[in-house]
Amino acid sequence: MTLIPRRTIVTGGALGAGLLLSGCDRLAQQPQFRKILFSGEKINEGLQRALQNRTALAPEFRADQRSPVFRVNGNGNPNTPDYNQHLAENFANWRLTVGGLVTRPLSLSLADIAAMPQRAQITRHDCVEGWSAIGKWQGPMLGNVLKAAGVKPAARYIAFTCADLWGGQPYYETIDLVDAFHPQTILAWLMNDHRVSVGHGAPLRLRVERQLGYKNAKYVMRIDAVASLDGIGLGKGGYWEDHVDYDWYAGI
Ligand SMILES: Nc1nc2c(c(=O)[nH]1)N[C@H]1C(S)=C(S)[C@@H](COP(=O)(O)O)O[C@H]1N2
Ligand SMILES: [Mo]
Repeated sequence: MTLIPRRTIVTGGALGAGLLLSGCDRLAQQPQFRKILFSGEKINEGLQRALQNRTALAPEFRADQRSPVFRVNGNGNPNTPDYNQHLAENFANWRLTVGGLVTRPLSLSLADIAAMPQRAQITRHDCVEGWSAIGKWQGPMLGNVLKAAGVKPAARYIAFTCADLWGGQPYYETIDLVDAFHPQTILAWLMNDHRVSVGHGAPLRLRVERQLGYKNAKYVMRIDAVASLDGIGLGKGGYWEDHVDYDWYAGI
């Protein structure tokens, strides 16, 4: 969804082609100057992000455009005693906990989630590893769940804690409130009109359609409204952000 070519912003300013192409090679090698050049890149990124319409919808597709095979990626089965118990019970006793900076903490069964107003969408999942797949997802809008819980003014991010363990710790992800209240951000319990399979995140997974695959947390157990990313994992806002330096903001 990148509508503005990166270079068009930077070349308009003093840091653009003028300085870069004028043959100031020696200048460009000086550390202070390199610092300015690279901070230009950062400013460019920040500008582009600011100018992008973060509330725009991701493309939606027709039913016949769905991928015949939708890859299972990352963890394909939490396989913990707790999870296996819920799976054996077909998630009848599973509950989604919604807490943190909310005025009305919630504990929702799958039936509660299915009884809420539903949104269905056929969208393309883009994984950072370079594959995509189109599928249909259905569930309540995350924004409606959060409205029911009453997000307090101090909240800035929504954190997801999952059932699968990585190095002994649950997978986790965070998004900001723009993405949390985006109309296509849903808690999907149906995929292609069937209950979300174990491989794809049963019983409930996040669909945050303007973000790359790793932000789309599977096996969601807990949702917390938080004021900052500091207390979550190592502080960068997600398992991959903390451990493999993926960007926290993975907007597409
Ligand atoms: N809980 C959890 N969520 C996760 C992952 C994971 O390993 N565990 N992998 C992420 C990555 S990198 C991708 S591409 C998608 C894959 O979703 P899929 O298996 O439904 O294709 O889930 C994301 N969410
Ligand atoms: Mo991914």
